[in-house]
Amino acid sequence: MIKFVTAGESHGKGLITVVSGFPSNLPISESYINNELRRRQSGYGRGLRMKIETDTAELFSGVRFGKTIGSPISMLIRNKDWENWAEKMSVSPIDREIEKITIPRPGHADLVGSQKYNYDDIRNSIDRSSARETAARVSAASVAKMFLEELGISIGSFVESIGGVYPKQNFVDKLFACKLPDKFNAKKINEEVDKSSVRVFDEAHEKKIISKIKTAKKNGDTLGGTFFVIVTGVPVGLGSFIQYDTRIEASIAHAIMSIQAVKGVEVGIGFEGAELFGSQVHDEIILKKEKFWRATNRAGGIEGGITTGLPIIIRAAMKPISTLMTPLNSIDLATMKKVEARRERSDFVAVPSCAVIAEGMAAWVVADFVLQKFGGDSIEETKNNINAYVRNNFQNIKKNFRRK
Ligand code: EPS
Repeated sequence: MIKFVTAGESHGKGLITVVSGFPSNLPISESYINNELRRRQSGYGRGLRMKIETDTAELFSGVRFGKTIGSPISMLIRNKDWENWAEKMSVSPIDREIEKITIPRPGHADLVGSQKYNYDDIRNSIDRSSARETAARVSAASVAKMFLEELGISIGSFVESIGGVYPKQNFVDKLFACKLPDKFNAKKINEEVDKSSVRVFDEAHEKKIISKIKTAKKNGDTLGGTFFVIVTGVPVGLGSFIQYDTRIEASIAHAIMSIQAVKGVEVGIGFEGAELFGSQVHDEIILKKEKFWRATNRAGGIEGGITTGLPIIIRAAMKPISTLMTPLNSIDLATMKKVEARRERSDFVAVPSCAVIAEGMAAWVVADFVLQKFGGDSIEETKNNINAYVRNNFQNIKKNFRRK
């Protein structure tokens, strides 16, 4: 239903996003988008680029007097560092010889990109595979977030671990056990963890993580980690078991797995469930007033590819950044000799940012499934459709199953 496409190189003029398929009359605020962009750039362990650039999105189309008009929404994020790259990334041919990058970094797209596209300069691989592209994604996803917020659906995320440093108590256990209010709003998570430089809940945990990152920096090394994304206020019935590509968790996993450096995604208790008895995993069905609920939420809000109405709980793993200041070995493509991999400006850790990007990707997928189910050319129509469905859902089931 909705689509977005991003364009732009990390050290080119900027990043462009075109978003289409959202209904009209949806309030859009540039400052909301810019706040999301700021959240993406934060976090202890990011590189120099985050200090020299503050991303802001300029809206070009699709919005009038602060509301969507149904036409494609386009946005531009200028690369403020462009002036230092104008020659190296020139669109037109230039007279001067530009030094080519010939040594690929293990773990990065440097080598495979050059092999695949038959490049003669690794710079071409670096610049589009860079996680810089996620700035454009976050601007697109901000539209999805504003859309979901209009419908009472919220997204939050937090870092669970960096470099294997886990908290004493995991916040998400309360969600698995249904120990938080049924109407818990995932935005509350962000209000809490955005105060932390590594997006965790408690200071002791933050301190341990920072000390681990300092060790990595000192050794010229990098770290990855795990994080959770939570979506609340989701209506029952998004997604379906009818085909492999209509299952909502498959689409969420795809979207989050597509983020640079993400290597694993779990739904609910995920891999842990594989070690337990069925009776320890499945969530008992209960009635709460006029609503079907679950006694626990180990399924992470999805059964049979369909949302249950409980919070969607996603966990993902990000590998360590592949640019190492104390490099691993590689091959110089110019000499075919063994050499140390190239050092270049980069981050040491980007897990807190990755969690923010994953929020955006999850929001995008949920917004898409909302529009697939409820449609609407205007936001008013979408709201009416959802309200009618939610209002009648329980009574319909009660009526359908009543013994005659
Ligand atoms: C990034 C911008 C990049 C890197 C990082 C993500 O800026 P630069 O390469 O100019 O320092 O900080 O990219 C990578 C870690 C990577 O491997 O490509 C950003 O805006 O998120």
